[in-house]
Amino acid sequence: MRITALAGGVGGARFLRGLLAHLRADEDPARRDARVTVISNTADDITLHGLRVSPDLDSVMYTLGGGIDEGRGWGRSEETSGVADELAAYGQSPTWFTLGDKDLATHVVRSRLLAEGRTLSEATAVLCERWRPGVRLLPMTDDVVETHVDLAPVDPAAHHGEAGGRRVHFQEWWVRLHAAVPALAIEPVGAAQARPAPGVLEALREADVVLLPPSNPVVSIGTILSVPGVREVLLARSAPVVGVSPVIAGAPVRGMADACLSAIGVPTTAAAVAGLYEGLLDGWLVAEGDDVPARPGLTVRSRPLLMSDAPATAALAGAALDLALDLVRKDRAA
Ligand code: FO1
Repeated sequence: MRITALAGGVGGARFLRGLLAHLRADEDPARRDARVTVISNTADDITLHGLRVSPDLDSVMYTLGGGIDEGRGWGRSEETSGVADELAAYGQSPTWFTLGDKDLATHVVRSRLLAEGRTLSEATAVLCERWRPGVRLLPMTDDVVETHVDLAPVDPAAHHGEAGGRRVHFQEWWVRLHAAVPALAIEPVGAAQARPAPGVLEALREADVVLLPPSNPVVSIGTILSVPGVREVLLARSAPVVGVSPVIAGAPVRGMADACLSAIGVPTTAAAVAGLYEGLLDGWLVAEGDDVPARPGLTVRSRPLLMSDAPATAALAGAALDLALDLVRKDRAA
């Protein structure tokens, strides 16, 4: 069985770890030996101190490879900040984005490979030789795409000196401003011209099942879908697409997805997020009590969505796969 998943950072990475745990423990050889390809959002990527940082690729790579800081969900475990402290002593900004010493080595390797003319796909493959994440990890594109955010004008006194009314990189909005300054628009700059990275469209075309983990529907999944060809291939595919709602009872499961949804005028509900994936979704896992009106071609099931520990996360991933395989069987029987 070939499974392809689109993924953002922390939530996507944790779901994928649950998926691998579920698959490897299964007695059915079709599931146990399933091959998983992950298409990662790269529009959170940013150049800092001359180094190219790819937060979502790294979160998936470290989480599946056993090197993640479990508490934060990003960066390396048992990290130190010697280089960051020295950069701050030189007055080098930004200081609001923490790059740990071990994590910096990843960015040095990636940046060096890119400077030598290798693609992001190739650099990712080199990094994965060390981490062996157990999936084929592909960036959505080898072209540079960066999400930028138009900040609403705000009272600086209420926002640590930030007056808004300007455009910033997504990371500045997310990390420095904690998405507390309302966003007027969120744009994946460069996405319209980007080409899918090698293997991306094939992985979607050849998949038996496509999964959308509970990643941010706007800046993670939405951005991957905005790369020309991705949405089109998904619309034309025969394999079922099953998503897991990133929203429970009107609030994001994790992170600040509500601020992103507000920026594009979409309510923070499981039904509204399913609406964003209109035409793509065949199955949608929601939390108990989240009402998603049935529509032709969409099967909705409720399951516990909190990825509170390893067994709960594996069970959630298993439920997404069960729903997808039920849809395959239903399709064959029709
Ligand atoms: N998130 C933070 O909230 N603060 C940080 O200082 C920070 C540093 C960082 C460094 C490397 C990396 O791979 C991720 C990092 N993140 C940090 C997480 C990241 O910025 C976001 O959570 C994702 O981009 C959203 O998916």
